[in-house]
Amino acid sequence: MTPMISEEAYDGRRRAQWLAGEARADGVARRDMLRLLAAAGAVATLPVTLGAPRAQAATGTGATGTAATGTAATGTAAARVVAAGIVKPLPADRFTIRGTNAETKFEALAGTPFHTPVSHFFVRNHTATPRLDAKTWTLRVWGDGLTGGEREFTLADLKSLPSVTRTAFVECAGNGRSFFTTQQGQPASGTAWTLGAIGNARWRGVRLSEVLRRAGVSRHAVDVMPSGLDAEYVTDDGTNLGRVRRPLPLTKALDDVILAYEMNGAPLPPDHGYPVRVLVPAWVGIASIKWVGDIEVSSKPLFSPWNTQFYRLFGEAYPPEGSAPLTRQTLKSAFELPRDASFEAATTHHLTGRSWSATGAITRVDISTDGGTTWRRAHLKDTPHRATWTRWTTPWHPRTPGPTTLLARATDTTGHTQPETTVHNTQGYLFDAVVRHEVRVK
Ligand SMILES: Nc1nc2c(c(=O)[nH]1)N[C@H]1C(S)=C(S)[C@@H](COP(=O)(O)O)O[C@H]1N2
Ligand SMILES: [Mo]
Repeated sequence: MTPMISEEAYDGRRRAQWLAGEARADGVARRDMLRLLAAAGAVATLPVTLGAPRAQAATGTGATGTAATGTAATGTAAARVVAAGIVKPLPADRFTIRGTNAETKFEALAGTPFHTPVSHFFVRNHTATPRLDAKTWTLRVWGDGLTGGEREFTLADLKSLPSVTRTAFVECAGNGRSFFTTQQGQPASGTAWTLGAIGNARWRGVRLSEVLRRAGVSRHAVDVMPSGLDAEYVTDDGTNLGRVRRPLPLTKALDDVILAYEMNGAPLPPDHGYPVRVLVPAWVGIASIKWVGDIEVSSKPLFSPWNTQFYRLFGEAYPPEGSAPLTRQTLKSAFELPRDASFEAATTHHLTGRSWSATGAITRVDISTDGGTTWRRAHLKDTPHRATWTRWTTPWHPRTPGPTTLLARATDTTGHTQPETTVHNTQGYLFDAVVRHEVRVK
């Protein structure tokens, strides 16, 4: 097994290299650089060249040149967006639309199999699904961390390499974010997901390590950064952050990361990254870059807005520069029920739900139907594994009409149990507390 990566140590090392002028941070806002440098104990010098991350207007494509990651030559022709938004149908009984995103309704998962059908799989798009042509699509692997210079791979090239198949969920780091507000009375910026920013699929593709090996990774390489071919992301205040991209430590890139071209036995659908996406099992969804067009392999640490201003924990409990960049998701449970579901009294109901953990397999799920006073164990329907979910069921025979609160609390093989509250962070990531699900007995 690959040793665990200590993101703390890694981040510290990267900051040191950054101070020594050995890092690149194209498109990272100056204030974020300064915050990180302050954390490293030296604000006096700013040795790295900043890209020009500030754009005046929300133009979306190329004009400002802020992506600066070298994508321009490859994907642009193929990346032409013909329709904004999400391509697949989003019926209201399955999805809640949240801006450019679609959250799966957990009640719609009742009766669906272990692998989430595409028809029910949530979509998180920073901008819109691009329509790419697999025939002209190429993956460009480039950067000073390669031994033999840039390499291009067609889809046929990737498919000719040994394939791997693996079941894993993709879950947004902000899944459950709205409960910081509704359960804990704390604000959190970002999409107000309930628990449906997760889907579990069978992915088939080629190991990223296989592709990197063929491209020739030098012993000086430290970071690997895939970029998406969707439009550049412009924030609400008009800042163009460039293409969606986030560096991975080389050790992780060589571990269990897949370049996936199939989802549940079929080619990736447009909304989920067609023709190829990165799949980083158990990690925050943002690591799994969709519509990947190029991968930079760098001998210097890389930074992007997605590992500096986003996807770290900020707030009273955290240092000013935030926590280390987020890696793994956490532990959660959800009932396959709408909010305010109602149940006949004096009848036996079969409550169903799912629990999942990024760090270990689920060992038990405890259910309360009386707001947390008494608990009983749910029956697990799947063999639990890390980085997937486990479906469960428990009978419930409510006697007295009136409102009550259902709770599901999971424990995994690391011994971690969902807590009553989650320590607050301003962007509402990694909510893992037990969610209170209000229902009514009639
Ligand atoms: N290119 C690109 N990749 C991306 C994103 C994006 O907007 N563009 N969103 C990320 C985020 S935040 C999440 S949670 C997952 C969502 O994957 P899905 O839409 O297939 O469910 O994709 C990630 N990969
Ligand atoms: Mo996400």
